[in-house]
Amino acid sequence: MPQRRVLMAATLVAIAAPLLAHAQSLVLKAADTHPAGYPTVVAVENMGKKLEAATNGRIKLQMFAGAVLGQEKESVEQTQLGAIQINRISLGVVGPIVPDVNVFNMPFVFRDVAHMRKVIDGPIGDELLQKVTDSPARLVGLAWMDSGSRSLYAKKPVRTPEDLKGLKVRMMGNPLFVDTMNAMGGNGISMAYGEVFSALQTGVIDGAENNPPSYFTANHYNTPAKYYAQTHHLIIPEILVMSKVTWDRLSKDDQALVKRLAREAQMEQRELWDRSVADYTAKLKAAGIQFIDVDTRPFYEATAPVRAKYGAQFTDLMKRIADVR
Ligand code: GTR
Repeated sequence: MPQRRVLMAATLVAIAAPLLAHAQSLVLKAADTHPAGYPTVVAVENMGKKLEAATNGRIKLQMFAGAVLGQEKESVEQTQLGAIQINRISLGVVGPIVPDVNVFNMPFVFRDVAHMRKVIDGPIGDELLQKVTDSPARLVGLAWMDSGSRSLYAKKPVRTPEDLKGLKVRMMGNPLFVDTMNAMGGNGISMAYGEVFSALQTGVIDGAENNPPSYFTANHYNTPAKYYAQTHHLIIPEILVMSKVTWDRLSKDDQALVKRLAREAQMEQRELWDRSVADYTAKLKAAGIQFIDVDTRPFYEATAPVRAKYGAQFTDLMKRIADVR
């Protein structure tokens, strides 16, 4: 992180701290890269309403949707420093700062979305949240959210790893994902979410990968990338985190309340998510996007070296994940 930004953010924290201590109410600034109305945004806003009601207005939440507080990587840095108090991000961008979570970021580590949900709802999910909290990252893992599965969209139909040859495909900023795309047959390029639309339009990249709600709401379908090949290669949960700086200022009771409401948000978001996948899939089809059924087996096999490379340190955990039925 550039020195100047660290200083700036540190100054902000220093200014904000006494204000918070004396203020009547604590206002939690919440960030999300997605626009208003997106399932994660709505679930966190509702969590904020409950928090406000339960504390008689002592703790409030203010949502900053649509990446107005920065792209995910930057917003995570701000959260680590305490300038953002709550953040809903993809676990993908947490991998480089808390390597333990990369077990969930590996290609085809979950059989399907239902499997992922069982894992995040159970003891393994709790353990991973705790690993984030216990890491030196200064983030507290509050809850999980759903992001369905990620599939490839490109300017031409893709059915096999051979079809991906020569295609430049945007991946999230985590070397694991670039390796994944390279193993799948394409050329992985890491890029911030906010840059993908114009990169697709100008031909800097030939495709990207995401779930249908993101593909639609980020307008990526309004580019030459009109073929949605259902590879389902990544099933990455979202994570809701709080800045450790803020967490440490809360009383034990408030911490427990935040945690409980975050878990409720996890469950609420899931229902919103299922509806939004159906909705946006229909909208994409109506807009002329071609959904391609893909035999995922060759992609699963092609990515075995990625699971071997990144999964070597998680062998026991991967076995426990696979055993969740
Ligand atoms: C979305 C996810 C975002 C962001 C985005 C991306 O599915 O919800 O948090 O990570 O993908 O591709 O950058």
